Amino acid sequence: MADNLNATREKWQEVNFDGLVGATHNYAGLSYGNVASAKHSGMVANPREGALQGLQKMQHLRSLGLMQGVLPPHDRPHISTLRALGYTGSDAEILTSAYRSNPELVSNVSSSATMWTANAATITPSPDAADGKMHFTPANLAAMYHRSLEAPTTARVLKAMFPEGDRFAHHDPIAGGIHMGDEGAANHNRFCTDYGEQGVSLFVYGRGAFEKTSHLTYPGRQCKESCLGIFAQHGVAPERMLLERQNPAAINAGAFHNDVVAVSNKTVFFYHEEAFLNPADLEQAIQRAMIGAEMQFIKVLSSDVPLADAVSSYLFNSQLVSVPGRDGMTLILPVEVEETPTAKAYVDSMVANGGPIARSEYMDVRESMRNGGGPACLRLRVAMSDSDIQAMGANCIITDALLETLQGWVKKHYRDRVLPEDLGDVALMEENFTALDELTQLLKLGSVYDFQR
Ligand code: SUG
Repeated sequence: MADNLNATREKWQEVNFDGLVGATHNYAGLSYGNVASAKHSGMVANPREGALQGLQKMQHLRSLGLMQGVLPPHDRPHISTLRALGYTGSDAEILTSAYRSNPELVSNVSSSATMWTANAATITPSPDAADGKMHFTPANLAAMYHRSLEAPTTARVLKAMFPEGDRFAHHDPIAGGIHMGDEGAANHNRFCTDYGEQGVSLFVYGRGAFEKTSHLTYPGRQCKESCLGIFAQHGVAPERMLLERQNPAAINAGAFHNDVVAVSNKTVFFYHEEAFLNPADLEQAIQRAMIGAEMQFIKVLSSDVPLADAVSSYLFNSQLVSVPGRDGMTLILPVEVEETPTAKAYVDSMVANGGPIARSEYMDVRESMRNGGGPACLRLRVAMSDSDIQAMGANCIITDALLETLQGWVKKHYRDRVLPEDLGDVALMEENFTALDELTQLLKLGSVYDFQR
């Protein structure tokens, strides 16, 4: 408790850790229920452009005075998965024979979906945890095969960056496979008056583990029991946790994660009226749990922005940030919002009307957007004190020098054109493994990839 009191006197901030787009980034249409992924399946992808767009977004947030971190892509194609499925020989032989016999499998093990780090893990910062540590649970991502491969490497990366010990505690992903699906921070909001104060956690789930889901056209990826498991692992106080069901209509419209229809920062909750079945009750529950701190809710009506426009533009998959020295919050939106008349008109009038969100800024992350990943999907938020930052391992905080190095690294190693049919190309795999080996040295991560172990 004394430690907690000291901790609250420190400077706290929210650090965004963005996932780097990987060299095998492609459009394979792997995510059922993600309308952008289905729509762009088979298109030519440009991994180099995608990675540079992502770095540009990181640099933009840094230029606003926010601390920015980076998480590496994973090793793809994931040869150890193919090996476990019976393919034998050298990496090149394994890839060649797997591609010949089962190209769909290769496309799954080649996805660069680890760029969407909002799905990497759920994190509880120390003010919200009973033992005063920061807690990490990698998401099991059980709902989609290509994403279910991510957790072991994510766990190794997070442990390299946040060493287990007095300050950081790491948990295993929730067990139980698809029944106990967990998609990480994308379904988790933390409300607080300031990042170092005790907050209120809201977890949004799509279904119960054993429920009949005939009301869902698309998978409800997050399950209620997993949310409860994570709260228990992290020692979140019962009066500071809220669980809410996502409106099935939102899932059926393509909101496969709650961050497609809602985003929060501190005491501001910006959401679509169809995100939840009973928004009025939810607002009251959040307000009650916040004990005295006044929440500001911005509920966007369907008559202003139809749910379909919210989903296609990714209006809510924005980053809502407190920029040092600026009054009011800033919303970092994808350029697709600018191109969607209802969403653009809403943002313009919201900003002009003098509410808590005072600025809007647009970023081009189109390579990621075509697979259903907006600005908010690309980042994992971590509320950190100065001492937390000092205790970090690895070299994953962006500086001018690291940014330049990473841009150079992308330009040196990445292709500007990848099609699903390129995924059996041994040269692409070798280029990627060479690049990733170099990256682990640049980011001082150690041997986190299977091909290095
Ligand atoms: O899990 N797309 C990802 C997008 C994740 C977005 N994350 C958040 N909303 N936080 C997914 O559906 C598509 C891959 C492909 O089709 O090639 C994909 O995995």
